[in-house]
Amino acid sequence: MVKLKELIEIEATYVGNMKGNLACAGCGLNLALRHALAALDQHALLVVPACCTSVIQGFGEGYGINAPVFNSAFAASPAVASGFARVYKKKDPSVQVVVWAGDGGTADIGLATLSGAAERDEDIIYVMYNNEAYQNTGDQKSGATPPGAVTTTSSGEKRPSKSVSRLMITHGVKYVATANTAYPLDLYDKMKRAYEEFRGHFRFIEIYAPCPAGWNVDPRYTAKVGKLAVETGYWPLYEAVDGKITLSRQGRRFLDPEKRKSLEDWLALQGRFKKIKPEFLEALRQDIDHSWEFVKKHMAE
Ligand SMILES: Cc1ncc(C[n+]2csc(CCOP(=O)(O)OP(=O)(O)O)c2C)c(N)n1
Ligand code: SF4
Repeated sequence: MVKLKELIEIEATYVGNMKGNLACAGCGLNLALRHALAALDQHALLVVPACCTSVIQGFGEGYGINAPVFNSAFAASPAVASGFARVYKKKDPSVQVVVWAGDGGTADIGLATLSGAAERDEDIIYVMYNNEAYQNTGDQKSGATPPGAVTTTSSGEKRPSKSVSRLMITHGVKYVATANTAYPLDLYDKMKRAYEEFRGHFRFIEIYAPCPAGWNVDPRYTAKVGKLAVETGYWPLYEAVDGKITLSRQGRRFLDPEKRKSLEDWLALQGRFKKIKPEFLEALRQDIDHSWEFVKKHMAE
């Protein structure tokens, strides 16, 4: 695993997203972008649909993101990225095409083209940063919004959230990983592994990216909320190669429910769960149990 000192040095040499960009204070997505771009070692070509990232990138050369960015129509990113990947394979194979999209653009709007690119095993790294709603347009509910979370278009629901990582594993995707902005070393390693070890295949990484603005969280607590997502068992950290899951070292102990921290204490940090009804809390617990059942069922021997 990369060491903290090394990551600091790498990110001092190459700054993927510039200081003073348009992200809100404490934005998890902004952190995810920084670590992911560092891991790709200046070889990334980003395909970005409409989302908060397309605001962070800003306008004009060298402004928000220090990498080439192509903005695609919302539903089309994986198809557009497929075209780029095929061209660059001949033109300059050092280029790694990356789709960088939110949960709305992935779990809902871009799902059909994502499925197609995954099935064709295109040479793309697809990163879904999950801030659990359509945040750029003001926190509308997406398929990945968890049970009980209030958004501007929903008042907390029982329905389980849609896990695109699990979907990608059952799609037969070569490399699937979950990551979290509160675990930058783990995030960096997974991006690097996707880039170096599984080149030539479709790879999918889902990053938990707290959104202080939409979740009504104090920006000071971005890392705390991210860390507790793992420690409560809400966000299992794993890698799946050819459908076989290995739990990541930093989150492995939370396989045991006895080791997990209080769900209620974590929810109390997030305004979106204020006044959560008991039946929604129960639905959230069931969602967590369900995701661990999946993990256990697909674990490597
Ligand atoms: C076809 C289309 N529909 C709607 C929009 C408006 N729109 C722009 S960004 C956005 C939200 C995207 O949400 P998500 O993919 O979750 O990314 P986030 O904003 O959370 O980063 C929406 C609905 C659009 N640009 N194009
Ligand atoms: S709305 Fe949320 S995800 Fe978007 S820039 Fe602000 S903090 Fe980041």
